[in-house]
Amino acid sequence: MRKETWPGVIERYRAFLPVDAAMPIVSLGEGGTPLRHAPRLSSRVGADVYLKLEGSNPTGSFKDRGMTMAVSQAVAQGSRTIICASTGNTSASAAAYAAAAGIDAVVLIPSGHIALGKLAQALVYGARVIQIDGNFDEGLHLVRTLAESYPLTIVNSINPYRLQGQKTGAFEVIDELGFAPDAQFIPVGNAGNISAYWLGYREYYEAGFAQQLPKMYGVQAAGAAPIVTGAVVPQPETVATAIRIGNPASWSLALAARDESGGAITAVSDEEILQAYILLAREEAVFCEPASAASVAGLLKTPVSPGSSIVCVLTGNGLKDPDTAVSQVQVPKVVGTSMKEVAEAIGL
Ligand code: AN7
Repeated sequence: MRKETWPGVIERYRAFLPVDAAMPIVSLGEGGTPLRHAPRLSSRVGADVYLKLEGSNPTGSFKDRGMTMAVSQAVAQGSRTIICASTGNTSASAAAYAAAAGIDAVVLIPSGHIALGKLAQALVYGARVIQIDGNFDEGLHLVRTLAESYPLTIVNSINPYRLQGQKTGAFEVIDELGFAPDAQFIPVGNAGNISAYWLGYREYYEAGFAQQLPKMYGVQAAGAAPIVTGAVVPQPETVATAIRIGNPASWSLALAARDESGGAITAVSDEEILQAYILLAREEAVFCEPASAASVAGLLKTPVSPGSSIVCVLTGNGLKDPDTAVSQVQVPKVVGTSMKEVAEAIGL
């Protein structure tokens, strides 16, 4: 019901976005995602916790909010080919919006370090998928270099239209709650999303739609935590492949979000990420991807004011990464088809 009447983030928030009347809108109905109260997590931390379920977007991640803007702008400029480097979700989203626009998408992905569902999406939507023998940071460098020599429009979050679209997540949080939360937890990879949310919160605050600004808590994976340590990580490693990034493009914007809001950027171990991942599924019935669970892992380690309102952004859908999912549970053994065997297997 909600999706059928939802116009997509550009139409919904047009007054806050750099779009003119002539811009052709390439939308897949992104945004309008649920903000769900999390009762068990709330009692665990002694605060009112809400989960922003960005895995409900058309390609299963928050990237769609920015991609509708970036691809609409690319089409408006007459671009025929978009390009990005990606840990997976940007490539899936770029591939989908290029398909919708009838243009080509080229995506560079780190070979062996992208979740299976994301790879499948990029391929099935029809992108030209280039697997590089290198990581995301090397891919993004290549993309910048290629775009200097060839007619390619970059749709990574260094394209300012991406952050413009992604800031609508903050608008939705305020629209849904009726106020800005006291704190927000969000995973940080290339640092575009934390920067975009901060931009969105500030714009809504300045427009009078909120009486306060949330403290922004960014969460990195311990093996890929350059903003926490203050140094580029040449070989980032984490089970949360979406945020396996060692040199974030929006580093300084993330620091500004942290400092201006009075928040923090912290690191969580892979073990903490996977614990939060299972906890979210078992206690809140949310199947998100590991990178998304980092936000909740960060919350669980951070002292928060009793009774405060907290939003955790769950950036991507758990179906994206089936390999990590099955590695975290016991795969059932095969039993025979007699009632006795099945009853025994059930434990009756
Ligand atoms: C599920 O797809 O960078 O800090 O190339 O897929 O804005 O980078 C993905 C990032 C968090 C981090 N959660 O957001 C890509 C890519 C999920 C993600 C992030 C990503 P940014």
